[in-house]
Amino acid sequence: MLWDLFCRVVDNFGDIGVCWRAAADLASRGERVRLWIDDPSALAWMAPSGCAGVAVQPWQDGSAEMQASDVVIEAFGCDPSPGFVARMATAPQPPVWINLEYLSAEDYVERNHALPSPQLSGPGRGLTKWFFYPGFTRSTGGLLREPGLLTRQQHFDATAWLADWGVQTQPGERIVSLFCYDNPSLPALIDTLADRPTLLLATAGAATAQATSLLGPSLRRGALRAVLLPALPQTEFDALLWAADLNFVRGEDSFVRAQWAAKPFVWHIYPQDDGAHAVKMTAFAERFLAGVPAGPAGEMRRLWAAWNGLGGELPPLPALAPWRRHCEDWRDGLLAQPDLITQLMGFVDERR
Ligand code: TRH
Repeated sequence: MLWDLFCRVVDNFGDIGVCWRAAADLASRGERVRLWIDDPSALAWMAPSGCAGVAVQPWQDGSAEMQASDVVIEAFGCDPSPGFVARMATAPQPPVWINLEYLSAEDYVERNHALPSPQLSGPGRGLTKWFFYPGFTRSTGGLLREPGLLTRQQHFDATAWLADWGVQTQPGERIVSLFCYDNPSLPALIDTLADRPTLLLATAGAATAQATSLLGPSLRRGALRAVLLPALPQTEFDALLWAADLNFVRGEDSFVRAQWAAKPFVWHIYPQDDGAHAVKMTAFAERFLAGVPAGPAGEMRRLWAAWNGLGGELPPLPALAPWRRHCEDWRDGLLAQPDLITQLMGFVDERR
């Protein structure tokens, strides 16, 4: 099938990161994708080799002669232009129209997933738009997980991968990746990590800028040394999370990838002015920590709250070994759920 996927870059890299992953995943399963995007600049480093089957298009109506597609996905309610929607409505066989929503562990996701929104007026009158919610339970649309991800991870050699990026590890070093927004708790984290041999891999952008200003040109504090990474292609970013013993991730997409990596992770949630992120973080913590004894669960909650500026000083890091076992169990639970693209393709088939 031919899929139109619309992406508007609001800020940062999550919008384009999710859309690129979805497009590449669809293409790897034999689908053809037109990715309409208002600012494709990040793809230069995120996906430098492109992907067979994915055509990146500037955000615009497309010409009137453009071949009609079978499926239209608007990511995060980004609203394709009225001209495009009018053409959808007048196509001999209108495409299946889907709004791919943001990820949340909140209960409303299960209630709203797969609901129709009949278009009663406007250029799309007569069409139905369907809500598709990613999520963590079987009653949701699931999570992006491309075929072969786990196999690639199983055959991954962290030392060789780090060496390819010019990073030599030292025996016994704890490896920590850092991808975050501006974070006032970072000085405390660096102090905490400096107590034993630690290699801090700071990703390009906010993490690198803060690490540089806190550590100075030596990029060292106590037993900690930092390495500043360039902006990595998305597949290499995934590998970074596999290489580390502890991952600090943020937003939406890296947060999910950290869960597939099944290594201990700390989430810097995307902050929202109305404080909605606190509710969202609590909802995820409820699911993620269900069944974890009160002691370690409390440690984790305190760490996440402090890292997100939602209360308290940054506590000591929980022990990594049991935390890792919990992350592996959590990952195994998620694997029982069909991945997002498998579900999306099934959903579209049922509606065509
Ligand atoms: O960049 P993010 O914070 O993105 C978002 C956006 O802010 C978005 O508007 C908001 O709605 C959402 O968060 C919740 O974090 P995220 O989602 O993890 O996206 C980052 C992407 O960048 C992800 O696909 C991984 C990729 N990436 C690379 O490919 N290479 C890199 O070196 C790095 C650091 C990231």
